[in-house]
Amino acid sequence: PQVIYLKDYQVPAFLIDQTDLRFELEATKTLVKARLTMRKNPESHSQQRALFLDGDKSLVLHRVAINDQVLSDKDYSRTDDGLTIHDVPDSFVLETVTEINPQENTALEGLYRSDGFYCTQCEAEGFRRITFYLDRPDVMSVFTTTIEADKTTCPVLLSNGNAIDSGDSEGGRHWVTWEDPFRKPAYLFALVAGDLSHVEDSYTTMSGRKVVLQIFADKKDLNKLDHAMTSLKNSMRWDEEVYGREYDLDIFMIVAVDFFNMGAMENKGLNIFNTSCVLASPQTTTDLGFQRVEGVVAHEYFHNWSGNRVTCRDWFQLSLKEGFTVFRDSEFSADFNSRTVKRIEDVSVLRTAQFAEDAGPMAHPIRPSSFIEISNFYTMTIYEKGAEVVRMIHTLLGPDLFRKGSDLYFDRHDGQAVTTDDFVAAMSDASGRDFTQFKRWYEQAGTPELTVSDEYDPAAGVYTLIIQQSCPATPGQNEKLPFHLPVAVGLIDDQGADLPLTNGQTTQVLELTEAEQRFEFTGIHGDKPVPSLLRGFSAPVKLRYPYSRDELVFLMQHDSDGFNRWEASQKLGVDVLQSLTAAYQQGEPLAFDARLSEAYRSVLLDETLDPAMVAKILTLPSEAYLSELVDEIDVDAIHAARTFARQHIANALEAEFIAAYERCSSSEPYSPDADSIAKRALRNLSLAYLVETEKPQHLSLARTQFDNADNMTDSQAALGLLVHSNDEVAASEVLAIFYERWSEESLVVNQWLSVQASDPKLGTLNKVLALMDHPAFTMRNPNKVRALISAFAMQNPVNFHQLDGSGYAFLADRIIELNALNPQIASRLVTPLTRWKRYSEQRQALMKNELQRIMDSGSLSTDVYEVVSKSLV
Ligand code: DPP
Ligand code: ZN
Repeated sequence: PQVIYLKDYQVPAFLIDQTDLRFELEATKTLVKARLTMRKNPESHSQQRALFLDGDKSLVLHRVAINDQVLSDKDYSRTDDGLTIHDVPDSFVLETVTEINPQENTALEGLYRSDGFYCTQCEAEGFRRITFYLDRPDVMSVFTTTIEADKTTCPVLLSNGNAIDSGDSEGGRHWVTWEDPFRKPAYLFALVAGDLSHVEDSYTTMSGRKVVLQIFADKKDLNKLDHAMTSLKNSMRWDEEVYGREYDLDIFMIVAVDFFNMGAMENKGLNIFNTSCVLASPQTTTDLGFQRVEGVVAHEYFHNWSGNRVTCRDWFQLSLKEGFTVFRDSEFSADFNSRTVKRIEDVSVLRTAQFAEDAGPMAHPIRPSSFIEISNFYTMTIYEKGAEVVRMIHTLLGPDLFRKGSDLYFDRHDGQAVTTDDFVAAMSDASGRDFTQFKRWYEQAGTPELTVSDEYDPAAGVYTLIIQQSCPATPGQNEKLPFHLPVAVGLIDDQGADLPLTNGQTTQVLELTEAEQRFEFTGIHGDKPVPSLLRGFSAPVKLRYPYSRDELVFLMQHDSDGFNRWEASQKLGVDVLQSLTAAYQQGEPLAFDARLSEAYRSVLLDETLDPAMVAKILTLPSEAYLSELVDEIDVDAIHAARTFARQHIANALEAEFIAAYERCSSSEPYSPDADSIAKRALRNLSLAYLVETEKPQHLSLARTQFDNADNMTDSQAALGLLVHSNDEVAASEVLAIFYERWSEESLVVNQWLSVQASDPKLGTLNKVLALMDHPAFTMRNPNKVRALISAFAMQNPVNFHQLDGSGYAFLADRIIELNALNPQIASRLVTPLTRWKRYSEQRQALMKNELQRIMDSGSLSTDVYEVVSKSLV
């Protein structure tokens, strides 16, 4: 397979001013008639007369004509990746008729069937599976789309823009024509057809235009669309208030489909969503699910400006739209919920999954310089680290200058396909700040490491922080230059109060630009202050400072920065768990440091704290995060240490957990507001600790909660605890009851699969194998694969890493199987195996063996080939 380089970018030789499409939909034989009004690009220096159009090998070409002249097969050549027309005039109309087979499209790219509906997914390069085209984001065109289909099975026919015409045709068929007045690249094209129901509402924009809002879904899911609708209206208002961005079409549609590779897609005026990111009801959806729906609806809506009105020049610029849009949706969620809790959640994901990616064989900068398959670059790095980089710009500029920069960016580039350099230039021009060094964040991969030390001269009243930065080598990048990054700090006196700093505030943003830098604070008196470093996680780095455990307990109690109070609890937890892990590895008795449980006790007893924060602080660092912090991951020792600590805390704080459980119980009907979510979080955390004692009365409490729950959050929490407990009878009872009750709800059944796949008790693999034959499971539905296979491989380290290699072999078999069905999903599944260098030699050998077996299995997709081959280096 071919490597594509950013440095080879050239402007397109041809442009497509107008794209007229006609779809004649049939399940196994759909005709696509395309009429493209094209001309040479005046900005291109290419003298070529030949026109190359992207087109997947699955396309069956029936007809090609230029300016109404049908071409003969001497006039063009067809290859596996497209169509070359040997000689074209300077401007012309190209017509093609192509046949495709949506029914057999299991890759879920292009036009495919999801449970009887027709739908599309064109980002990044799916449009070339629909018709021959210049399938690149810098070719923007006005689209009209006519869809013709059977009237009974496809009463609803949707595409981008506004419906401008419709009618009946012969044979019980009908058609609708859509026109999208905004020029767009092909990746934003969408088509949906089927027997869909919808809910409708409207929104009046800040300039007083009325927009119709419609959300389409299967009829049985109509009662699960309210939350998405509310989230959509909130997003539209927020984007007007915070960014001054108004919606631009008369209609905005969302469609829910069950078969979808990703979370959702921002197609112009017609967003297509994975059901898991749009359906929500108290009975079937957890609090986490409600928040995901809110966040993803916002994310896709925000793309209308950061992505659609201003799009990417090429796919190396993907983070231009994704990093910025994740930053926007995360600020939206912070405004509508608890800001600190949202930050903790985002940082937890970043520090486990993204830091691991940055330390692995697929590490890449947020603007990569090469790739084989772009689908592999929809990564934590592009999205989450990309958002952190935008957040750092926000921190360096402050909200007002950042807004000035974003206004300039949108005004300057509206209707264009641009680069991350253009984004940074707008921020720089609007603020007068120099971002030259800052741009290294776009070019260098890897997670920077900060080592902080301090000096205090009480006589002079000077406190000094010394910060060193470095960044480990990543594939293809051995040497890294220093980054420019904001380090937000506070200094805390011995009474726990913030000291006023040089800037007159209690938090100051230090700008680190050198490999080593000293920052002095004057007018500091009394005992040496305790530094609160990297407040709000102001930069995506690993930070080391030699805190004592007592200092961490102190910060947990006194830091005025909510994020850093939590961070202190995590650092203390890491320290305690690392000692336990070491003791376990040396076969020594495990001794628990009571400072941790005592600190937990005081947090648990403080009823002035937000229960959501209490739940976060009392959650020990995850096994995934603990793994990320060590050179060689010993999954068994980490699991044993963490389990020991949980049991110890549960026994020490049993009475307090019982009290918290009762205090957070509510007789109010379910509501997914932040306060209620917070109470449920603390209540279910308390229950989890209580069950950890293995006392029968606490297992009964879980069973009572399972039996009486009126919402999925409480029901699923209890289910998980019982299934993962040692009470086999209770486990099989609740699994049977749960399945019986929810067998018609596909998304709930996915939870049922995941709970079983993530059971840390030994022997889970056999259960997973059995579940693959369950009628609820199919390899063709990505949500099912994620629920069962990914949950096993990514959320069950003890079973996945069994020393007989069975977990690895199981995963490799699934990857080989999926490679033929759905390469994007297959490639995602390789992730746990790519981390082989982090494990013991014995496990390394087993994992590498499986990677090699995948490599040798023949006819690999570019997706799987790229990840496996890079991992074997
Ligand atoms: N562009 C999509 C999103 O992130 C991914 N398919 O919203
Ligand atoms: Zn996105």
